[in-house]
This record gives sequence, C-alpha cells and structure tokens, in this order.
Amino acid sequence: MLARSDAGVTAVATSTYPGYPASSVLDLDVDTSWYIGSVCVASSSLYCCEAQSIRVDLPSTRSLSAVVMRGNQGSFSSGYDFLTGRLDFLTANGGLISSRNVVFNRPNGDWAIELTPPVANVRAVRLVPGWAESNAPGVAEIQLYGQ
Ligand SMILES: [Ca+2]
Repeated sequence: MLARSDAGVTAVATSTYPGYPASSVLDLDVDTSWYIGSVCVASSSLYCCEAQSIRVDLPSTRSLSAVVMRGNQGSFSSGYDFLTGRLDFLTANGGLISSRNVVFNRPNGDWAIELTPPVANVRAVRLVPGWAESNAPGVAEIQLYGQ
C-alpha cells in the first residue's frame, strides 16, 4: 500500500469539519474520518457536495493498481456517508489523467476498484463527492495500491 502518512503521503481537503482532518483518511483506522466542514450546496440539492473535494498527494509519481475507500465506522457510523463521487487521477502538474465514477456500497459506504491496466504517472488522487447522506459527510480511509 502506498498511501500512508509515514511514507510521505499527505492529504488535503477543500473543507474540513473541526477535529476531523483530511489526514484521517491515511491513518489506516476505520474509526477516524475526514468530514466536510461546510453545508453542502449545489444547484440541484442541499445534499450534493461536488463543490468540495479531498486530494491524496504522493511523494513521487506512481503507477496505481487499486484504490480502496472505507466508509465511516467511528463517531458517525451511519447517516454521514458519501453515496456517489468521482475519483480523479492527476499528474504532477495537476492535469487530469483519467477518472472513475464511484457509487459507494450500501450501507457501509465502502468502495474498491482494481485498475486494469494500472494508471501510470499518478502524483495525486482526488475524490470529488457527489450525493451524500447528509450535510458534512465524510470518508474513513482512502487507500492507494501500486508501485
Ligand atoms: Ca481513518
């Protein structure tokens, strides 16, 4: 697994609920989550969070073979999951390599994908939420696999 904070991987979010930082998606603890701090607003729905995102940055470009995301199991184990989203694979310059649509599994909010073939030259992975169960939704883990 590539995405661990002790391996130089970092996470940054456009919005964070106090006490639930972006780094919570990298600690390999399903009981800790990052949550969006703002009220989710969009043209179509109160519960659409696409104005926010979280990005996991790698210390160097890598080839990713899988992504695993885990739903919230800690303080807010139900009612604050993402329902849909989009996962963007980015270059070192922030350019878009490719994207995958995400429909999180119910009821736990988990999601996983094997990337075949692997996505090469990835420097960052960004999750752009779509629909969510509520305001201030979050995710417990974003785990990246590859070499
Ligand atoms: Ca966590």
